Parts: sequence; C-alpha cells; structure tokens
Amino acid sequence: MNILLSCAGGDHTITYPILQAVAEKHGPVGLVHVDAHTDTGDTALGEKIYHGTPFRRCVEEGLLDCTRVVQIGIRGSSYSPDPYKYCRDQGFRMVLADDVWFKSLVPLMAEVRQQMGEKPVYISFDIDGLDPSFAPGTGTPEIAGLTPSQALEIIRGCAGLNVVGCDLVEVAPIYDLSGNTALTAANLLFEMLCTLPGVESV
Ligand SMILES: [Mn+2]
Repeated sequence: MNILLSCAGGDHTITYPILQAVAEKHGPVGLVHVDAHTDTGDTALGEKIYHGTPFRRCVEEGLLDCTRVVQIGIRGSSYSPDPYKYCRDQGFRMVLADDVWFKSLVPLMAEVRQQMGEKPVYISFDIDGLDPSFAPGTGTPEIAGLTPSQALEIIRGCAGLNVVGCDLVEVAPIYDLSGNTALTAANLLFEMLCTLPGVESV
C-alpha cells in the first residue's frame, strides 16, 4: 500500500525525521524545496538539529537523491561569502528569488519535471519562501520573495510527478496578526494534496 503523507509545521526541523521515514520506504528521494533559506547549515547555537540544518542532515544520511533536488526562492542575509557552495557541491539546482522576480515559473517547472523523472519526489514548502507582504506570520522573514501565484505555479507544476509526501512549515501564528499567513498556508497545503497521485481515491 502506498501511504500518502502530508504534514504541517511548525519548525522546518520536522522535515528531517519525515524524510527518514520516507527514505526508509522509498529510498533516496527527489526534493522540491521552496524556501528563503537553504536550510543546509551544519550547526546553530551548537546544535545539529535545528530548523536551519535539516537538509544537511538528510544529505549526510543519504535520504536525498541530490541530483534531483531543486531549491526555489532562496535569498536573504548570510554569514558566509559563498552561502550556496554546499548546495551546489551536492548537485542541488539553486533557483534564487532574484532569478525569478516577475517571472512565470511554468517554464522552470517543465525543467524540474525533467529533473525529477518518474522516481519518488517529496515537496517541502517553507512559508517564508513567499514574500512577507503575503505571509508575514513566520519567524525568519526575508524581503523580495515569491508571490502566491508563483507558489501555485510551483505546486501545480508538480502534478504528474511521483510525489510521495509533502509538508508546509514555518507558519508562526504569534506573528500572523491578520490570519492571512495561515489562510495562504492552508491553501498551499490543499494544492499540494491535490498533486499526490491517487489522492482522489483516499
Ligand atoms: Mn526552511
């Protein structure tokens, strides 16, 4: 039986144990990762398990098929002069927010579908990938991010892929004074559920 998995966060750390379970069933998976940050730090505040480190832990444990990883919406401040080196060294495709400002992501997603092929794919959507004018209710906002319509182009562009699970993370209700972040997140998670193969029969 195929178990369809979707999770809501919360701290992006949750993707690490989720991908441990996913990889146990499917082997190393492709990843469509939408985020302002790469989340591939080694440690933070002396800790290995942190919301800025999950994908480095996943790489170290062989949970990802690194040539089938794309990170979209990456931007913002950094402590390193070359903050994306680790990701490129792993073979990730990096799509910086600057690269897609004011653009449709339909052509990008055609390339992503080629990259992912027919093998299992996981979608991890950090709400801070969106611009904080649309989704301010998050702990590490970064200006000049993706729009909701670009988010839909990404998610709908995953239709037809062998999506084995998804998450929507980093919504922080305490900062979501209008409730719009939760509304947007719920819609994005619904859209992701619609990409899961066979979801109409669940
Ligand atoms: Mn994140």
